[in-house]
Amino acid sequence: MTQPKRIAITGAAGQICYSMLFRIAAGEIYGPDQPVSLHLLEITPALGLLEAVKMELDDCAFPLLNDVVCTDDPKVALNKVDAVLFVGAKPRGPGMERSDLITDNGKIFSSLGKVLNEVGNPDCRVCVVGNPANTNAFILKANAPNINPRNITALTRLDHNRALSQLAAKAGARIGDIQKMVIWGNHSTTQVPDISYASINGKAASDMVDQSWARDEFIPTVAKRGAAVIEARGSSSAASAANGVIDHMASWIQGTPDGDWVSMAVPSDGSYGIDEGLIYSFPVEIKNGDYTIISDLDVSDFIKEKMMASQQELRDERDTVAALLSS
Ligand code: NAX
Repeated sequence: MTQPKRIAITGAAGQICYSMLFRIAAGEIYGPDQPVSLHLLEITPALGLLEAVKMELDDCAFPLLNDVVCTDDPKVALNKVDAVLFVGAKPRGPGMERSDLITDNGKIFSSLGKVLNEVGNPDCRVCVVGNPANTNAFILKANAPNINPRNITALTRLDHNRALSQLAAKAGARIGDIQKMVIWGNHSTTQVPDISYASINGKAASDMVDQSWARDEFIPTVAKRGAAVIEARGSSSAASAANGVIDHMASWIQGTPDGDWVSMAVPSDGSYGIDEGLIYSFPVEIKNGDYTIISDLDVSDFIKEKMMASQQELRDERDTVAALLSS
């Protein structure tokens, strides 16, 4: 029998995970032939609720779900797993900016990074979701030098999906007709959703929508969509965030279709003048489980300026958490 893939998930009793765990157990990350084991981590007061989540996972009788470990001990949860989804963190409430969370949540990622460094599989794939996601991934990378740094990524796929949806609605197209969307930068309001390379049924998207729409409506609507959801539902995106994580991991493991790419926040290789090592969202192509940053796109001055502003925000966040960066 195929060995199960072990996936650790932090914040497993929270709202994103309630929309995510069942889909992972159904095979949506590793595919329909691959059994999975879930290592669910929570803080001690949430263990009762986590047990209830496990009861529901059991009651689904998922054929691919090998076993579920519920724990408040990171050493148990992160031990030799194939992938870790770092969801657990304090979410942003109404009126809060992501930067308000930076210090509180950063501490979670420095301490979990140290544990991952000690007990983790050096090749495990990491996706950071808890905000500020890029900087938390940066903190984790600094605290876990034994883990392949290329494998420490953060989620901007929700932003990518939001951008696809806005463009499809504007152009009267189907999501599946659109290729080559890009989110550059930080998962924050400085992110740069960019339709410059996007095509709709093979035609340039920029010829099918007004430039003023792309500049003045599309970019801010996508960048502020998280806040709009908080305003509408009183808490941050959950099902769509869960879906973004599943898309991120499934693309990473199963690959991107020929002629298309996805957006992932990954350690910069210096492309486009972005500081090496910053966790920055780029378009990536994925083959055989490994991603390549698309590094040769012509970027307009308008977009470039915004990309640099997002980089500056990440540099400022890095400076704010300087005390958390030593392993
Ligand atoms: P919830 O508050 O519903 O769940 C978070 C869970 O994490 C709680 O059950 C809590 O007990 C647990 N937790 C806290 N500290 C922990 C630790 N040290 N170890 C293990 N578990 C811990 O939040 P939820 O709505 O699920 O959001 C989780 C995070 O995702 C937040 O930081 C939120 O801001 C972030 N998001 C990121 C998005 C992205 O695209 N990158 C979008 C959605 C969301 O805003």
